[in-house]
Amino acid sequence: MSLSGPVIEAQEADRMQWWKAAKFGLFVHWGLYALHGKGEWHMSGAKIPVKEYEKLAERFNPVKFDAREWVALAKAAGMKYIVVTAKHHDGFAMYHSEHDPFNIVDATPFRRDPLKELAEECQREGLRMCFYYSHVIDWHHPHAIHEFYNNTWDYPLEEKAFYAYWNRKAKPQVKELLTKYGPVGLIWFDTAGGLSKKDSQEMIDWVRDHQPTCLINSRVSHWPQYAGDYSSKGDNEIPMHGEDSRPWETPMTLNDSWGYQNKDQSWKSSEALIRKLVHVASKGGNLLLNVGPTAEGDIPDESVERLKAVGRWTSRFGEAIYDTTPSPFHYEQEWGAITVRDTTLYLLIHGPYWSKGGIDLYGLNNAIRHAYVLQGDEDADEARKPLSVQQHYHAAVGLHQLHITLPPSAPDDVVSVVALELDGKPHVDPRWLQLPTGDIRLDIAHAEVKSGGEAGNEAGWSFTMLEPGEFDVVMIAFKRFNQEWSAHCHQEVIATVAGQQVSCIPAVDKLLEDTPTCQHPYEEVHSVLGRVQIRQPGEYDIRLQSAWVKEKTGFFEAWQAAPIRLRSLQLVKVAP
Ligand code: JFZ
Repeated sequence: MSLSGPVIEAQEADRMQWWKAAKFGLFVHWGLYALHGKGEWHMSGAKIPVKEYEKLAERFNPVKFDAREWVALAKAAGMKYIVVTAKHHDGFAMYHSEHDPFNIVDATPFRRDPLKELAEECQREGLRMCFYYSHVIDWHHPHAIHEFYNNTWDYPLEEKAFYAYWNRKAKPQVKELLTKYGPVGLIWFDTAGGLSKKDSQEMIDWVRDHQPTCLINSRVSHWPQYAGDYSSKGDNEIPMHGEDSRPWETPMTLNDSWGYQNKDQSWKSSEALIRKLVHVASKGGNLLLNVGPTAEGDIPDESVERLKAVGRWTSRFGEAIYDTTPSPFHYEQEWGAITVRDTTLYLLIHGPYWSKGGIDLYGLNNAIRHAYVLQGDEDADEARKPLSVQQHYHAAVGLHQLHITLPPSAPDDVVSVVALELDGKPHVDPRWLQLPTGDIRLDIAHAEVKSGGEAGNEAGWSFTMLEPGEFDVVMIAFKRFNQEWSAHCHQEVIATVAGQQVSCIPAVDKLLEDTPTCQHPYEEVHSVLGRVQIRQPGEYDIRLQSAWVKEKTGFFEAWQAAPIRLRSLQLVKVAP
């Protein structure tokens, strides 16, 4: 029974404080599966019998494991919390569990408790220790039952008795994680398909009873009203500005795998990782960045070098990330991202845009008291040297336009930061404004959705045109990498603006695999719906009718992720 009310809300707000300030954490997927080197789902994929899988434990001896090294690496990266797999779907406990001998102390020659060593090191170094726990899927236990992912190759489904697992393994193990490892920052539950509302609430209450300040992520349940303290987005999923009505976190892989996969060499570049951290923070989320240690207990060199590179950036510019609030604009800027701290606006500018000598920002209604470049080294000569800013008021449309002249050399090649100290809290124009590039970006998350006819629901926006011209109407969608566009795209999409209508069955006119908002397992698809003329400045309405426009529930959970997800509509200026 939830006793919601001012006291409870205050407790919840207080509980979340450290997490909201932290912004950046380390995810660790480590288990027996590292011996195969084929990831944490290999037991299921290969239907490995429990008796065979158990033999892995006899040769799991991660002698290279060093808690001080792991925590030092997380700290060097600028991470504030560590979420380690205590028990993944294979049922093996990576800590000394009294409730199942299938654990790292009792079943392996290693005989040490790495989670105990990590918890102690985190306490010494001031990081929050957190645990991932697969509370519904368990391929080792004969009675675990998930909606879809069960070990039916050893245990016939009809012979399973869920509560034998739930009351004798899942709940007791969560209790020992909450009573034997000191203060726990959060429990990261996962894949709750099939768990009832009653059992969802029971697990939430169970955590609260043992550590009231321990946070719970949304994957504790598939029922929206039992979704813990914050939203875990889908793997590698970065939402749009304002898409999620709750605090959220993107779990992200460094390559394409969670558990150690020796063949997976599709590593994200350090530059891309820094831009994603910046982008996630500017949208108000946390980034939980994953490593998959080997069976010997060390973190792959490729992961280490990337975390250290991110750390070299956060150590210089973390002021623009930690304990900040999201951009007050509900659309992305061409040149980068924005975060806020009290009355300071941070402009986080991607390298290639710095070299253009200046950037523009429309719709900031504040006066600027001081503008300067974060040098990342307070002793630098240039530190806080005033920048030249020009503010112009576009009377025709009532718009404040800002131009900032940038010095020739950027402090950092990947992302450099300009700080704007304002005359008060940021106050921005709430309209959808044409960007300085001439384009207009309209996120579906902010559309007004009306139920439509057979062509699908209708998304609508109003926007402000400053510089008229000729525009391509472009639909942006995310497609899961293993889905064929043509298999899902049969219906015409219709866009209407300035008295003109364009329509077509969208094609893949451009496919991007890596942008600040999109990475594996998604691909960003741009589809040109047609071309329109807008000849006068002023306010316009635009409508998009498509089967992919969904009713807004205010609660986006990734497991509802369709193979294709509409993200935004853009007017891309092609001619004055
Ligand atoms: C789950 C696990 O199955 C996986 O092994 C890993 O631990 C990952 C972090 O979490 O995989 C999921 C679960 C949910 C979604 C995607 C992958 N989702 O909701 O999009």
